[in-house]
Amino acid sequence: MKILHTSDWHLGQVFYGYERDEEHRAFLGTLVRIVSEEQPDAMIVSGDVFHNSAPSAAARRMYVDGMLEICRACPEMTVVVTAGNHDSPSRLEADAGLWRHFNVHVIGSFARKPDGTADPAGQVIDVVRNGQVIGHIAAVPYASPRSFPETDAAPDRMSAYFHALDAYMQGLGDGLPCILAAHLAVAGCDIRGHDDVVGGLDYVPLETLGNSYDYIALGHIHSSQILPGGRAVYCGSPVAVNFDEREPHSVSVVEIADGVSDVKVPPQVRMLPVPNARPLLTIPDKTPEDFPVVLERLKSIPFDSPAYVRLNVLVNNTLPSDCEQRAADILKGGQVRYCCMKVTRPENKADGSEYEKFTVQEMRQMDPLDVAGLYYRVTRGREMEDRYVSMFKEAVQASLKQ
Ligand SMILES: [Mn+2]
Repeated sequence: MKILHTSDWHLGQVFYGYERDEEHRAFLGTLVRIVSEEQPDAMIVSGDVFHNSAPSAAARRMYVDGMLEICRACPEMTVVVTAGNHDSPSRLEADAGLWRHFNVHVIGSFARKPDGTADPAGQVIDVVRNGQVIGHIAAVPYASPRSFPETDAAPDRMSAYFHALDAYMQGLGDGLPCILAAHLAVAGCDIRGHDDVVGGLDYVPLETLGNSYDYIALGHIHSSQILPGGRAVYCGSPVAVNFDEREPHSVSVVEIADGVSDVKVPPQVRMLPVPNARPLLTIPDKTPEDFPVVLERLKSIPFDSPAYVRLNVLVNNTLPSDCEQRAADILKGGQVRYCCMKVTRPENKADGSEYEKFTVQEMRQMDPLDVAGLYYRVTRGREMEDRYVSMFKEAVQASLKQ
């Protein structure tokens, strides 16, 4: 059985004010070509189809047009799409009934039996070739410990869920390849390119997902990697979602030996590159420099070749207030889009105050409540009380209405 595994498309992303439709359309075109050449039995999209839970009409249209073209390129293929943490489960599932006519199965949520208990059967999709079932895919949308109701087995409801799903798959007993699609962070994976300083990722041990699977098609982590054991793979994002995703971008083509076998042979995985005509550049690439040096470097890049640019600046005191304007002016009229500044301060200059960590440019991108909370913490030495938080929220709301 041959599977095309992809995830984390993030369609509809607006990147520092720039629409990325052109890049995403180019990716979908690449995917159509790959599907047409490879003729896989199934394609799995393991979550984060869209960048946000209410994608624009343009992004939805691009998705529909792209998916239909993918289906036409390989009409026999079974397609499975799951919701990631960026997707709205209900919105993604809204037209699931329509997609089923194209053999596209959209799984946004967890199936439940009438009594409220988990229904593993509702998560499983059969892969069919020439009218014959040739494998099973257990399609699990984004899951965190909070995705499961308290009525599920305690204490670890998520482990209990995966255990029940694994048992159900083993119980199928037809010897056909079994695949798990999931959108989560596996403990010990390489999270390069992700900003996890706030600990936003919940990690699940690989063993928790179960032993019955010939292949585990993962999404959520954007850098492509084969996990120890060779059965679980992050295909990675096909288009970089931020400047720190520096690794090559690809989709995975996986071949699983057909037929009944007790000996699990790790599947063959090929990572096919997805070119992006508009790369994300950091200038200078590695070591930050003083602002005037960075501007000189910026002048030397080719303006006629499309790119996004982030400046990597070493700041000793303060930045000129028009620094962003000066960078944008240099790029005016060219194909390079100015995005942002990454600010580094020399270690020895830090006096421990949290203020020192932010520039005006960075503050502008922060949530007003975070800025207020920071101010409160630094001046009062404690967290802002709930009643102040709600008063502040009210004030922000009122100012937005004006
Ligand atoms: Mn993602």
